[in-house]
Amino acid sequence: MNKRRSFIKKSILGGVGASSLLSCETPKESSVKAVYPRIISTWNHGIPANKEAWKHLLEGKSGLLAVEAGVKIPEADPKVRSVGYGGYPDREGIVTLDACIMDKNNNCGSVSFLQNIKHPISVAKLVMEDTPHVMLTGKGAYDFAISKGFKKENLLTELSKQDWINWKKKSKYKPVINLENHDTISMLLIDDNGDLFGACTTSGAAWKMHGRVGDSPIIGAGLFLDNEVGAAAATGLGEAVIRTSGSAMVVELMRQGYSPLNACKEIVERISKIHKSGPEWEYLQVGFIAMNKKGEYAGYSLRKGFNYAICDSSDQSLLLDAKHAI
Ligand code: SD4
Repeated sequence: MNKRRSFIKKSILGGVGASSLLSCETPKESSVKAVYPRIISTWNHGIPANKEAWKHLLEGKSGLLAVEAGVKIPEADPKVRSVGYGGYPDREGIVTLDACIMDKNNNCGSVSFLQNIKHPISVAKLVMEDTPHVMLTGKGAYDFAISKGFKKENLLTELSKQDWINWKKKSKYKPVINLENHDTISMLLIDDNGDLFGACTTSGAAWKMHGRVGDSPIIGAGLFLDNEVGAAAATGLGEAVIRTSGSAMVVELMRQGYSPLNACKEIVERISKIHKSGPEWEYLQVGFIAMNKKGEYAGYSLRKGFNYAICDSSDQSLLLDAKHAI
């Protein structure tokens, strides 16, 4: 049987040991059916990203190529104001991008503080594949991208420039909770062999200090996976996620037997406890998505308003509101 036909067959059967998807109802977080292949992504812009990744899986491409292709959709979409082209700039009016990617063998690549390159996730993938390193930053990441044939592009759209000019009138820095309901895109994928892949890409917090790097390009903070256990990814205030090594901790809790939901909840509660009496509390929002080796998944956030998209053979555009702590 060729790869594509075998994939479709496994999809329809719902993967090894899984229940038939044909009878699957809309999943609730507490009763998610174990199934793979499956893709989950943060926010509603996760729907078109998941569909693109799914298309690549159907064509027989690897999970790595699928997550890269998936998150490139919001990276290129100027309407998504918190990722890639069209993302909000920093205080100096400069769009700076963070991204990372990870595969089933713990290979990973990352770029941070990257400017003028539309697809940071593809640069991150090349850091992983073509260098002995994991992370490149700033000018070094840019020079590497140019050496690999990427084009220098202006990423600041007129709309984002205008918003920045308006913001400068008061210049008050206060991150906005659930930025227009579309934030960093983090994608987790389990393929038809049960292998895990992940990608994460963002323009970071709007109006951040020039040079600020968030959690998204940091393996273990914005994204982490262990192919024996599961995968997790974050969205929200990166500083809070870095302080707890959020995604790595979610995966470690799943290793100890926590469900994806309870693992996400535990780390959100840890973040909440650390920040409750601090200055960031009033605007703090963090959310995690997680998926274990069976393809069971969950999302959980500190505050209301976080949602995430799920794609599998029963539904390619499911959007769920995450449970939340407060
Ligand atoms: C960051 N976690 O840079 C990312 C982006 C984000 O609210 O989700 N911002 O902090």
